[in-house]
Amino acid sequence: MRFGRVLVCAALLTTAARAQPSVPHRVIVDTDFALPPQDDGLALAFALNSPELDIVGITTVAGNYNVARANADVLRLLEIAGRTDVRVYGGARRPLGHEVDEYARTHYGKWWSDEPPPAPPGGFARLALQPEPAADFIARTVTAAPGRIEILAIGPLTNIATAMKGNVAVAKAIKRITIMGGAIASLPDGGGNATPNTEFNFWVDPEAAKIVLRSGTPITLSPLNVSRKTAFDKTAFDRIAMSTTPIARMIADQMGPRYARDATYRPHMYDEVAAASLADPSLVKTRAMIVDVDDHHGIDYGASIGADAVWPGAEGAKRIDVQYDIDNARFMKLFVDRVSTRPHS
Ligand SMILES: [Ca+2]
Repeated sequence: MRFGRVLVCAALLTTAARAQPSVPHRVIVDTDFALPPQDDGLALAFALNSPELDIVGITTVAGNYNVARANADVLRLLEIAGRTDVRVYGGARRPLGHEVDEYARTHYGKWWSDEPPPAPPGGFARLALQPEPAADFIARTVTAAPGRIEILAIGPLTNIATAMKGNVAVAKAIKRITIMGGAIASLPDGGGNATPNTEFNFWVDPEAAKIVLRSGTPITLSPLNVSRKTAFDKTAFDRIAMSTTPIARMIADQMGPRYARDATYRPHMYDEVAAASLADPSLVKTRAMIVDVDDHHGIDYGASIGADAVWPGAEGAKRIDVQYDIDNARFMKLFVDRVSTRPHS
């Protein structure tokens, strides 16, 4: 009798262990999306084909380009991918506090622009935006299922900060936010890419980044430190280009000329790392750090600073999980496999 009970228990444990990987992350993807696929497009292509991720909605935000272009391009990608079931919610047109100046106009990113979007590959989508604003959708969705919805945040954090500011229950309800953002100067490879010390997403909306990082919501940060250890080389591109799936065809058509011009082209992966680490956390090494953002309008506006203990001025900052290393070969293999394979449904 006792032996039989042990066997039943062992069987239940085995079932539980097997069932674990099949429970997907229910995730809102918040993105400053643009085609031809920049890192947001490649990250979404990966996420749509990953059984570990159940995308409950996509929210757009101004960043790489303006939000009108993000809307047009993400709707088109969903059509190309045959995923018109995924709903898209238009988000913030401008950051919370960042004023447009000469530096913004002359450096990378068109978050400040009001120009109409160009037609995406294949023309504008027939698929339409949802009428609900992005921040309202985020607040409604996470508070309806406390502790169950995650956010993959791969643009400036304006929408998420707006949702948090509008409803104190939001920060507590979000299960975890995985953020591509920041550059941690106290870790290797920690310089910025928007200014000497600031990463682009945090620099576009430093006030929003500070609100989200201080919210108390569990956070995993995928900063430039880890992006810089990745490379999308021609060998990986050629493997995707051999695939006949609609997404792989679009990537091949849009990115092929760049690799044809320069076979040594090997861009870093940014948003793709955040998406892949959510699907398979074993790809990255992570350590806990207190991270805060400088929102003073001085030389380090938007810089993210990380440390093991609170320092003067960072009172109220929270301890979060910071990625600092990645197995690039295994990451790229997973990325290529996912974007070049037709998903099982
Ligand atoms: Ca992005």
